[in-house]
Amino acid sequence: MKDTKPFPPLKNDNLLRAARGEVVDRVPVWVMRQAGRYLPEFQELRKQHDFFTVCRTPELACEVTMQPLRRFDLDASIIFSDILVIPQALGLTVEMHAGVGPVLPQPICTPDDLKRLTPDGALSRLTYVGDAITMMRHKLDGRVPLIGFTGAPWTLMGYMIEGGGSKTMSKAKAWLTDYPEDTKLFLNLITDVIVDYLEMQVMAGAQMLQIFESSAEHLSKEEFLVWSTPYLRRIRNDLVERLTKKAVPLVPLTIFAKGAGHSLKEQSELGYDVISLDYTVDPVEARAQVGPNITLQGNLDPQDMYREPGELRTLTTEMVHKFGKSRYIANLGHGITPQTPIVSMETLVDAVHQAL
Ligand code: 1CP
Repeated sequence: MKDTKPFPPLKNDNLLRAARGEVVDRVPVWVMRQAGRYLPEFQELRKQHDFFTVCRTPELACEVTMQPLRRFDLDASIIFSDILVIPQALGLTVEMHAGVGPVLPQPICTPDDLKRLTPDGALSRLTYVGDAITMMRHKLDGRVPLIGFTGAPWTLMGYMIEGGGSKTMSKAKAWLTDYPEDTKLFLNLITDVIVDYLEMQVMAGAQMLQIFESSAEHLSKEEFLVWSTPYLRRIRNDLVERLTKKAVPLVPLTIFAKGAGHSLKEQSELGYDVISLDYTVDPVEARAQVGPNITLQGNLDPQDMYREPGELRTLTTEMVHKFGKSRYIANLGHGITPQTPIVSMETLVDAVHQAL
């Protein structure tokens, strides 16, 4: 039975205020991959359960989502899942191999393989994510907002062709030159599923959405503007249209295009509320590129989390001063890494809150 109780009122809405350009009580902070392997309690739970079992079991997904919130004074939660649940829903097998990451044993090799994908009914194979989101909204009891997310089309296409992570994405990049028309079909097919998926997440209770274009780093600027941004724009526009038809308010949208610091102005024209910066981008230059009406998120180097607490505090404070209190969400410039000491998370969160 679907849970239809109204959600508890939000107590800390600094994240949503920052995204909308409103005044905040304090700079909000959360961390990409804040639920994950650097937490001993996550590792413990993973000993008992396979990765995708955690994603598919709302009680377990909620438990893991809650873990970082029990330890740290974070201003957001992000539902525990993975970007590769879409390739799974499209009929591909995805395994999580310890120490390696995701593996797709039967990748998409040629355009002919696109026939193996099953876009019909894909959304119905993702309802467990919506169930976890709804359950999490109740468990949060309004403490902080809940972020939903998805991989972006180019990033998901990359994993589906490469059969897992790749240092070069050379097989996926070969499609751009060898099969440009089939690439467009492939990206549009993924985009359609993403729009359905994000709409479902909003209906289930997601209060903000982040789109991870983590593999933008493998594209030149010219390629990024052909193979990524048109689809990012369509995701936003289609979502606005869908929700407007249902008279459901749109939630703030964040784009994280890792390695696309070359196109911040172009990203600012996609209609997203927040641009998440990777750690290579200078905050002051980024602000100059995007203008005053976009919220910036980021962008401490995850490697800085290995410094002494005093040094980490200084770097974090300097970063927050560069971004300023208005239209800013503090975060790392990519996901937190597994060996990060717990004390670094405590230091980061406290330093952000004390900085201004
Ligand atoms: O065994 C384990 O426990 C695996 C570790 C792990 C975790 C904790 C993976 C495998 N995924 C996740 C969770 C996850 N993935 C979240 C959870 C929510 C949170 O932030 O707390 C999110 C948002 C993701 C998103 C994700 N998955 C991205 C985009 C962000 C990024 O890091 O660029 C990508 C690229 C993935 C693929 C993926 N899943 C897991 C790994 C190790 C990878 C990267 C593999 C690679 O390309 O090398």
